[in-house]
Amino acid sequence: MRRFWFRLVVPGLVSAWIAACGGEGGGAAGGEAAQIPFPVDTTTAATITGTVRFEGTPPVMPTIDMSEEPACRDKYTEPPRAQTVVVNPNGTLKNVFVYVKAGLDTTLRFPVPRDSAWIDQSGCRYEPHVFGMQVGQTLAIKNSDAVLHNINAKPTANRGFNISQPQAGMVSTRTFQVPEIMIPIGCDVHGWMSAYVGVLRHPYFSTSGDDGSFTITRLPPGTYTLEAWHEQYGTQTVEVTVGPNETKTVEFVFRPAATS
Ligand SMILES: [Cu+2]
Repeated sequence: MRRFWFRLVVPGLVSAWIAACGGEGGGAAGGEAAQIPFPVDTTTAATITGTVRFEGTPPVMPTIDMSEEPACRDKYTEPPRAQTVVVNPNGTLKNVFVYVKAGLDTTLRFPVPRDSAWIDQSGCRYEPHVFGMQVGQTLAIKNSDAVLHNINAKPTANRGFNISQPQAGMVSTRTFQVPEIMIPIGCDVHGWMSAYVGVLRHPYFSTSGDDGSFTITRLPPGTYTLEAWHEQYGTQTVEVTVGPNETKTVEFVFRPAATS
């Protein structure tokens, strides 16, 4: 009798534990009830696009010693460098988070994307290094390395988490409850690993990539404060007014000498 009870209960406990740890992947992005319609008339919506230019001599980032993690070290042909400042070949700055900080009608409610935001641990670094997502959206955290990673998110406004992923292929999911610019993510095993995520109630954000460009679409016509955030060089803001169907181009310029 006792053995029978044990067989019934233990699998239930195990699956409950897996669910509690977010180990099953997927996850309902905001749940079915969250699928409200997009609240902006896209036939008259506006676009803000532009680039983040870097002015001055790009700093040389330190190399990362991965000699104790051959599974990561072997993914590189040259010693990997820190991603704090990445200046693209065209003179633009990568990993700048650009978002609408103010000016948006605060009564607008936006649907939570069904697609997850992703962060991957590959070669003992995070990819992407800087990214954005919405409140309530699922963040999928993947380990592509055959080493133990420990994802430690340290928000101030949201609930933090600390997840151990000992095996390659593992995916964990989490969400953030309120807006926060920016939440640092690190690894307790590898002190050099760092990433930042910006969490917003709306979809008006973008991160400068390999060409330094950013694009924010589907904006209602209006006047907005756009902020550009960089982990080393801080923030800059600019005011932009867009009319119906208009596309405005904005340039941010980061000058290390002026901002340090
Ligand atoms: Cu790690």
